[in-house]
Amino acid sequence: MSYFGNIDKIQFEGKGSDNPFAFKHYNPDEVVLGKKMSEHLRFAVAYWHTFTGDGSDPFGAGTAVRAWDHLSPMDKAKARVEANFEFLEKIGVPYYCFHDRDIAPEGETLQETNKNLDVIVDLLEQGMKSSGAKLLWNTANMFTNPRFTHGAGTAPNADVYAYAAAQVKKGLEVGKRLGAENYVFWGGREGYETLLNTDLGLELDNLARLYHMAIAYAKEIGFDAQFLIEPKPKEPSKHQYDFDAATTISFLQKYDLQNHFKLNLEANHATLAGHTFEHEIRVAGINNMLGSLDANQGDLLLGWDTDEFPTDLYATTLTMYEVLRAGGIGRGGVNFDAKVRRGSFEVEDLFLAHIAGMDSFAWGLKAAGKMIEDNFFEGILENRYRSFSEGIGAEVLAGKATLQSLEAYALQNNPIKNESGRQERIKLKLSEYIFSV
Ligand code: XUL
Ligand code: CO
Repeated sequence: MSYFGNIDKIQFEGKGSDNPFAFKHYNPDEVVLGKKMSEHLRFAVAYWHTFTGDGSDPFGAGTAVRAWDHLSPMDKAKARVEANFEFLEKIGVPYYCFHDRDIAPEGETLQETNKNLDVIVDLLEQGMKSSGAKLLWNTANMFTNPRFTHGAGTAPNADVYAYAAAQVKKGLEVGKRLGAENYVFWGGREGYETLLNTDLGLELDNLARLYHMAIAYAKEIGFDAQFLIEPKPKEPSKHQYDFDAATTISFLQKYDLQNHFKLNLEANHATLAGHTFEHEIRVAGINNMLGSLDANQGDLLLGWDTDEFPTDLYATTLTMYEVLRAGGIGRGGVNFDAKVRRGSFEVEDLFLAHIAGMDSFAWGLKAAGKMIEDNFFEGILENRYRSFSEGIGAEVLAGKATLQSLEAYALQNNPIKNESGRQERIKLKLSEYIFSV
């Protein structure tokens, strides 16, 4: 059965094309800085938004029109598996990502739930074999079911904690079976509403304990995926523990987890934390913690996680600039954790939205590649910090300076001369790069 019968495989037609069902910038084999676009970007489709989501929001029922709408929960799950592989093939995306609960419905008991999951994982395994599609990451949804109302790995109830651990264990087994390249932890309910009923220290200790158990079990079963934590400051919790990259890195360091985890950074989560996406990537990059990206964008006029497809070229360019500067995305990828708007309810919109996101990222990659090739911005950095490459600055970097030696220098160095940061000119130059590709 075909779910997207009237849509052919999306091809690269280049900038001159006015075919909406074609790429204008994403040309998988085109080489940027010595590597194919497809290798730089490693795109992934998010199962939950693309196949499970129905366009519902807190004010209204689902709007999406899908060929599986009329089916029973298990048949729906099976249909979505077929749709997933057809979609990946037609859009030309090599990876997909899922939560356990996206792919199969929950049963009455954990046994029944795991049985449903196994049926679907069998189908996914077969589909991956015949299509060549790969799993970028899987994760456990420990936030939708009411049992997780007070948290999962940070729950005040040990029975909930045990259930969460069982779900993670199963998730690791599924990941191993499907050859996942990464395993993600996003703590939707790992946070608190009020400190008056929260033992913050115990909750964080317990979360770290769960992560240590996961590391031990992955080792035991020979699952060598990269573990990732996905920071988000709030929503659904008022305060989430993995607030942003810096907070998450300090948590990992405190609990001696830093060598086992990297970060899965998401654009809209960055903006909710009051940061830009590029800030989060830079913070991860300088700490050797850049793992993977959840690509989307928020809306500056709305204060919540709107998960729009990324189309802002300034953002995609700066994102790819940071990724290239950090040495690439490694085992991670660019996962479209993004949903079509409620008004975009036809299956065609799934294709058009992914084309928009993929073209915007390819555009950003090309612009960032040129920026690096030209050394324009790197040259600015070199010049701006040049006082640290000689004289007193070089002594600071070499660890030879003391407060006394710096005082002696400062006393005879009068007046101090500063230089302009030239921000306005630099920003215009960024525009020139973006519009030159
Ligand atoms: C929620 C979010 C999640 C994670 C995986 O904002 O981004 O879907 O990506 O749990
Ligand atoms: Co995400």
